[in-house]
Amino acid sequence: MAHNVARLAALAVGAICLGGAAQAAELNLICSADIEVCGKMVQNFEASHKDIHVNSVRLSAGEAYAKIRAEARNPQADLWWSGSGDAHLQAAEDKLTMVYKSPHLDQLKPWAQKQAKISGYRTVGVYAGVLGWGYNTKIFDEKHIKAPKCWADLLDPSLKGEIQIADPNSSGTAYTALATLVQLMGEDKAFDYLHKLGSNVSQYTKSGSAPIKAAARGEAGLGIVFQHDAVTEKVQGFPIAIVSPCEGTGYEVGSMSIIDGAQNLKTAKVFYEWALSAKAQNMMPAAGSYQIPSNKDATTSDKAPRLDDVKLIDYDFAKYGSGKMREHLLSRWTREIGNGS
Ligand code: S7P
Repeated sequence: MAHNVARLAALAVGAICLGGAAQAAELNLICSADIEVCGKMVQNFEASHKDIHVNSVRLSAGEAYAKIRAEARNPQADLWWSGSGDAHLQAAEDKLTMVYKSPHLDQLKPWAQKQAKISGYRTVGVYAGVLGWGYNTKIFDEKHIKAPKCWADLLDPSLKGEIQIADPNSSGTAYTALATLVQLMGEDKAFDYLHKLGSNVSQYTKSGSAPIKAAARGEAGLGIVFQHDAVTEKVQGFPIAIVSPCEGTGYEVGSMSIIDGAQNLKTAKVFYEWALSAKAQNMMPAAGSYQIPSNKDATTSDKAPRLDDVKLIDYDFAKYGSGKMREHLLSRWTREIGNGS
């Protein structure tokens, strides 16, 4: 009997040890790319880092910023990967994210290094993507709607109820659109434009890529989105045409930041360096994401809309990523557009 008890105790200790040995380190990740891209990239990371378990939550850029700010005294997330850079810059300004200079910074393209520099090295560029829109060619043909080539064309009455765009309070895409229009037209004219555009908008969605998913599936005619998100739908066979507005357009520097006070700093840095590597960035197209990678040695997919091929504005990331400007534009948007006045 005593012998059996001793054996059971030994087995229990062994099981605890084995359990301990198998227990993976944790990483709490906020992912602001498309939900499917987040899932696939986390899977890719875990496949090559079997000792790290990632707890991932997908949040649009504005929501991610709000969560990190709300949790500032007791951070629940370790790393914020992807999502348009303006919100990352606001988090950097608020010192919600940590100063970290990757030893591989010089392997990144100038726009990605610039993003790091203007944030005081609290964020870094992981990809770039161009703003535009995609429309459902089947719906446009059936309804005899003329293809819009310019921002001005989106105000045409034939597009009544056909357009979706996200709410810039939650979505980084929609904030990029708002800041782009302000830089193109001047603030008052941009708000006048958005007011008129509102007559053609059927829904302000929470997530930035939702409008093009709706257009692809015939639930809307047109989505104002990052062009690479329209590519994602097109490569799946949906009848989507992609437009770069004739007056010019803005772009995002998708970014990554380590949360200040991260509980799992070590694993956050492992993911951070992996996400900057050419190897990880080359996995993005297979995960359904067609942005321009920030690593100089990564391959840009031939499907990715290129910065050089479009009429780009000189997007002022420092100004439009500042807390003062973001808060000002977002509260004006909510007052004048979101609340429908
Ligand atoms: O992963 C694709 C991508 O377009 O997703 C982000 C997109 O803006 C959706 O996020 P929001 O809901 O915040 O708009 C981009 O950063 C990214 O390129």
